[in-house]
Amino acid sequence: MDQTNEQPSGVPTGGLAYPTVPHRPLTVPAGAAEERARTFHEVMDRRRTVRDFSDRPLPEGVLEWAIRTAATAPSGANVQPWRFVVLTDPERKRRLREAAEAEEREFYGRRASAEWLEALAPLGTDWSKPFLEVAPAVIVVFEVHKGPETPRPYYTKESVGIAVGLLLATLHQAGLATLTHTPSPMRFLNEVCDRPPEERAAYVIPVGYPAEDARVPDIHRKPLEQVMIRL
Ligand code: IYR
Repeated sequence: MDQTNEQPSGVPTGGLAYPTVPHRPLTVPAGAAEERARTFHEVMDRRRTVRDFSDRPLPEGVLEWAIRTAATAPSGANVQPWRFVVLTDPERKRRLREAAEAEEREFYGRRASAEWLEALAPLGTDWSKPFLEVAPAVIVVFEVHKGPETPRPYYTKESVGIAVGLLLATLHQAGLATLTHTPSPMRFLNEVCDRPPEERAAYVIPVGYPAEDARVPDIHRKPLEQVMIRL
C-alpha cells in the first residue's frame, strides 16, 4: 500500500492543515461504561448471517441512516473510498442474480478447490442465490480506487471493511437481517450497477427481514480467552 506523505490532491486543504473544531465526545460516566458495552454486545451477539429472506418491504429511511452511519467510518487520509449502490428495482435485482449465479456455477462446479468446497459444505451453500431477488434491497459496496475522485488511495480495503462493519451493525440493531455475500470474481457488478472501472465491488449485501421460518447453522463464536491476548 502506498504510504508517502504527499497530500492526496482532491482533499480540499491545498496541503494546509485543516482548521480544528472542539471535539464532542460522548460523555459516558465511567461507572456506566461496562454496562453500555455489555448491552451493545448483547445486541450484536444476536446478529447472524441469514440466507432466507422475506420479501416484506423495508421501513422508510433505514437504509439511508445505515449508509450514513457506514460512511462515518475512519478512512486512510480521510479519503472515504466507498460507494454504496442500493438495488431495489426487481429488474436490476434479477440481472444481479442471473450474473452472480453464473459466476457461482463456475465457482462450485470448477473454480473452487476441493479444500474450499469442503470448508463450505457444513454451511450448505451452493450456486443458487434466490435471496438476491427476494430481499427487498441489495447493497453492493464498492471500493473507490485511483481515479478522478480518489487520486491517491490509502488503506482502501481496511477503510471499506470498517464501513461495512458499521453498516451491518446499524441494520442489525434496526431489526433487519443481512448476508455478506461475496460472488467471485466481482467484475460483473460494475456493469450491473453502472459503475466505472476504478470502483471495485467488494461486498454484495442483501438486506431485509428474515423469512419467518429462517434457520441458521448452530455455530458459535470463539470464547474471549481464545481471541483476546493480554500482555
Ligand atoms: N461465494 C460463494 C462461496 C462462499 C465462500 C465463502 I469463504 C463463504 O463463507 C460462503 C460462500 C457463495 O456465496 O456461495
